[in-house]
Amino acid sequence: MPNSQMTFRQFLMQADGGKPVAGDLAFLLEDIVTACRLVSDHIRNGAFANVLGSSESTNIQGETQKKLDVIADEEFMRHCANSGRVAALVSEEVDDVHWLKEKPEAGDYLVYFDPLDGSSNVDVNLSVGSIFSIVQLAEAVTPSPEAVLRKGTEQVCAGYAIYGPSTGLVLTLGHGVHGFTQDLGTGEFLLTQPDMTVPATTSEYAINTSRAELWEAPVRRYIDECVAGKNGVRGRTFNMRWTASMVADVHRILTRGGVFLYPMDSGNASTGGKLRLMYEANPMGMIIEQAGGAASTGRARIMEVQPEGHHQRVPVILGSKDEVALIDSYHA
Ligand code: P6P
Repeated sequence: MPNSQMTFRQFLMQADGGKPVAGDLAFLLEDIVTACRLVSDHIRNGAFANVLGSSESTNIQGETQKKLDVIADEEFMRHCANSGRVAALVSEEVDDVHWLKEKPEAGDYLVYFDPLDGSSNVDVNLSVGSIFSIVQLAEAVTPSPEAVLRKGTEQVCAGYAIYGPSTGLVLTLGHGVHGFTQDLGTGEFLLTQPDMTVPATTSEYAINTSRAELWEAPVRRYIDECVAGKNGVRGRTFNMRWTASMVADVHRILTRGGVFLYPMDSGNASTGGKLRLMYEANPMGMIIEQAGGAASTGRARIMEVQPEGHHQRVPVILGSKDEVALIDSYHA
């Protein structure tokens, strides 16, 4: 029985509020999906191609690059460069902005991506992902570091691939959030989770509790109240999940609710947090908000943060909106 679900191409033909997505953006998205498909193949065949483990290099984050980090970055760089309307690429793995055009025009795209997020999980066969964010230039710009410092509210598209038990793709173009699953036979991404929504309430939180001694008081208060369970002020028991892979944690929250916290703490305050604004917090923030959730630094809406650098880090609290609102109220 052929799959009855819509293919990615068919989805794009009606994804702009029932109308086809603009051709240039559709081509770019199909190039990004091709890159994700190839990254998935590299991961699943990694053990046979000597691409697991670490490379000899480190990235601007000061992190030792996994071999697959470098390979995934190369796939994104190569495929996003296909489109004549991509002006610049910003990658977690590359220090400088990669400009593709000397004279970027109105309507061109800026693409920000984390080509392999959570890559430390690859060697232990846990879910990892690729995260991408697209901004469209409203006017021509001169290539400069400042030209890519766009607020999350300027995104026209955000998405991620998740390389887990199945290879999935989640995407928003500003008209809700839609999930696809790769059919391994054809390689096609088929629409399997249309209109994903985050339940407003939850009893599940995700945080790296090994950093508890570093937390600020509002975060400590929130987590202590969750741990206190039904005999505490929350009056119910909570569950905790932490996969050390943002894509996997966000996908779980999109699918069944929850709240994800990577807050600023005394250990990362000097860098403003751990997660990166342009290619982790902003795209995930757009996805979560489009699904009816909230995404905050604890003190401001993530997508309103004015970037000061394309590798800038921010605190991230996102997911079920009632929980995010409560955590924000503790920060106030
Ligand atoms: P920790 C992965 O390195 C990552 O950027 C996110 O995917 C993940 O949520 C976080 O860092 C994990 O951080 O401190 O638990 O290793």
